Amino acid sequence: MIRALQIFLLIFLSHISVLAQMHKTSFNEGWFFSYNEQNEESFEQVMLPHHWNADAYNTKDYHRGIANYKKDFYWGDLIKGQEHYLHFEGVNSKASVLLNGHQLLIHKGGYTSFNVNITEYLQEKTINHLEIIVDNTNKDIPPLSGDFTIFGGIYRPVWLISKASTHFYPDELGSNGVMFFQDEVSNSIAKGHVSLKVRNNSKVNKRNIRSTCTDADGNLVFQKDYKATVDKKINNVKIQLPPIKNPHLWSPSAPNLYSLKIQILDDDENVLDQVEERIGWRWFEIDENNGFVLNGQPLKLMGASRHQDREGFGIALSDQQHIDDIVALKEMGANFIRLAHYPQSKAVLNACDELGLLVWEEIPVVDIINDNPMFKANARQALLEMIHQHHNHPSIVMWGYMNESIIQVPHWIKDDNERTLLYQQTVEFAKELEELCRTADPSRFTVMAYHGTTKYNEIGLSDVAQISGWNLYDGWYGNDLSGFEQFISQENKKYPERPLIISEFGAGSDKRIHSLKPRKFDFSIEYQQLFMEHYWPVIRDSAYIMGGAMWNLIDFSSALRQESMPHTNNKGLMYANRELKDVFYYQKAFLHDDEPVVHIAVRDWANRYLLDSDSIQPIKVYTNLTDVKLYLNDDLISSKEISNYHAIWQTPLPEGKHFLRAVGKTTDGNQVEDIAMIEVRYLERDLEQQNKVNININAGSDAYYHQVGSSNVFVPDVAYQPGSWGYVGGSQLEMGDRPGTTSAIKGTKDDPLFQTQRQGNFSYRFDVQPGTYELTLCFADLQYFGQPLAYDLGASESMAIEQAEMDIRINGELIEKNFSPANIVGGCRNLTKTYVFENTGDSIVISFESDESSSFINGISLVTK
Ligand code: GCB
Repeated sequence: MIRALQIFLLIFLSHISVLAQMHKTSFNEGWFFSYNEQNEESFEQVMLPHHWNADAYNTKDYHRGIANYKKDFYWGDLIKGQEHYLHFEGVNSKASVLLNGHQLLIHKGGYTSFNVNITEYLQEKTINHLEIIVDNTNKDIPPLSGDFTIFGGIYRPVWLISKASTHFYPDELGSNGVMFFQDEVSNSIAKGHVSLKVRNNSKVNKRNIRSTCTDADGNLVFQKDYKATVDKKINNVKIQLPPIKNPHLWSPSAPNLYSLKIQILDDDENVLDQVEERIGWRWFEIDENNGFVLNGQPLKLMGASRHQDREGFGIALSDQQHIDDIVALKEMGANFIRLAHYPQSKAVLNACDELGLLVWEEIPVVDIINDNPMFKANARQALLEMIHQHHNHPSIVMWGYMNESIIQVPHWIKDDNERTLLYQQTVEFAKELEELCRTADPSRFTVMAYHGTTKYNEIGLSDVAQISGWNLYDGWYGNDLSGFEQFISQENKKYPERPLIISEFGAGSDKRIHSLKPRKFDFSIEYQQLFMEHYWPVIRDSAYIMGGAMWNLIDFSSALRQESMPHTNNKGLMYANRELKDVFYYQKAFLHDDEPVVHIAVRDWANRYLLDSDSIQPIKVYTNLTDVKLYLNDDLISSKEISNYHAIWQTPLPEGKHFLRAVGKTTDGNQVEDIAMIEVRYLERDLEQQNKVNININAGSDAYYHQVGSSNVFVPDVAYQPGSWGYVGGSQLEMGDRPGTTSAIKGTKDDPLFQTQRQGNFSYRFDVQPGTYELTLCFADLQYFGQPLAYDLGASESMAIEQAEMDIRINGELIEKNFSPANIVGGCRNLTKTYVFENTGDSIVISFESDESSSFINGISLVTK
């Protein structure tokens, strides 16, 4: 197999060596990967892009360490003067590149590209051995911490670039040697220049450099030849481009791009090298009201942040997968994206240029800053690399370099003096990065993201960047929803001169959880909708807010996170597999005024197994039309006026499958509709008529929990009524102002079922007929150790450390004495017990009692045998 591969490469690469001009080819095949370099047997063949952290989806202790990639390839003739480079688009986090045993480069930073010149150590007419040692431990490489998985690997493509003796120099900052600058842009004129790095290995001192610009239709806009002096090894060449009259400006609504081709020609007009960039002409500024202005027009920035991973693929995505996300965001109506928390693939930026999304891009200095000079040097390097590599993208309007950089200080440093010192160092470092950024690219704004505390103002950090980004989670981690407008309006009152952007806002949601009484931190689909419906209008209606990027476009991998879906941050508008959540359509309706949107928001909860007392169901429609009619199985329910891009019909839904149709009209009379199916079954509360029961209760919760992998639905915990069933006494566990814990539950996939509980001294009564029953009790002692996450500002720090003990009786008969789940299996771990018993009377009472009223139950099922 390896031999066959070598023969293939032999033919292929021999061909390259006779080419006179630039040749670029992918270098992703035939790699071998292992964690153990010493053990030849352990190497497995992989194709790039590749990552090694599939484990991060199942454990917080995912593999962070060193791994080896190697590749053998044949090289034919080496032609004097030619140079050969490898271009790595992204290796997380540190890469050491060795060719034939010689170390060529160590690159630190997992999110920017780098170039390696391999010419010197290439051996002709033989097999060459390439080795990349990759390390994702990040001791001194940003990020030192963060709510996302640090997947290790060569996770973006690698290219082999062979160049003729005079060429654009793929430089030490990972760029292609061609930087484009706008000098002046207006509706009537566009002037710019290119700054080139030309490497010259030949004896020729002058080279013709041709700049050719074509518009989107391929029409020639200008062509200019320039005789450049290239008498040094590396030459800096600046070429003023011919002005363009009445340019087609670039904007999100009209993303007009021009193609700029820069070529180096020899005396016979042969092309020695060429780079083709798509450029866009636009100008932007911040007006006196702190609003964003693009090409002279005010534009509220509205969009989302995006992480780069995808379930099943980690961060090793294809270009198309990256592009698909940007297409979805554009279809949602966004004009803005925050590439949080790191520079992303070139494919992402190309898509933003092409589709029209304004970009905030940033380096991964997240959560923790320390005073380690190596860390700071790596951050500076990342900033310069990002700017040099992505400078030519017209979509980028802001560079960011710090996110919530003091969020972990209180957890970490308790001593006042040390804390003050760290704050000072952080401000100093921010000033340094600010200056670096403004010097490297004065044409974009600088921005920093803070979390919801005025500490940033007090220590002077929020004075540093040009735009203040606020990550606000009122109504999620803390406060209630209105805390958002209170905080941000206060901020504006105090610092009216500061441009403000809402750089994050979001709430988690889990498709398995549904609530008719949605509340903060219940992870219900319904609460996330309420959250978004609150934030967006505030952002739109507050003139002093420049815009907002909701958190996050996708559910993303965060190995350390716990909550309802451990290892996943589920604040996405799309699930990790990119299925759209219904809430996506709220944004779509809200953000589109050019396209009618009607969406019946029942897709996330299309199969409902409900308590019969919940037979009147809310059916929500998201739309940007003014009124909508809703039909149930072709019968008109009613027409409703739309407020805040939605209307809710409280509709009786009989058991069975239903066909819903929502119909609206655009102002010019076009009919727009959406259709959806919903299937409903009911769990009867009245037990008198029932010979068989199958009741599953989500104890201590108001939410429905749909178990994945079975048809079980655990219904909300309801109080007993005669002739029926339910709890008697006790209370729902509240932790701070949250229902239950956010700690992951070990030993189960049903975390949400176990994360809430009924507690105290209580019983459950079921007025069932005599017979044999199976009772299943689900326990997890939630108060016996749960650890709050650093981001979770609302988490209650004080967790009880007493293990709960209880006596459990079925119809008065003691079945468990001093029963302590934590004692048996530990805290926050599933313990499920099933009891089969005979009921001779006309009811079953299961009681839970303890001296300290510390009995509890998390889930309860009763089934007739
Ligand atoms: C934040 C962080 C982001 C987290 C997010 C969250 O403020 O900037 O990295 O993922 O909150 O979901 O908690």
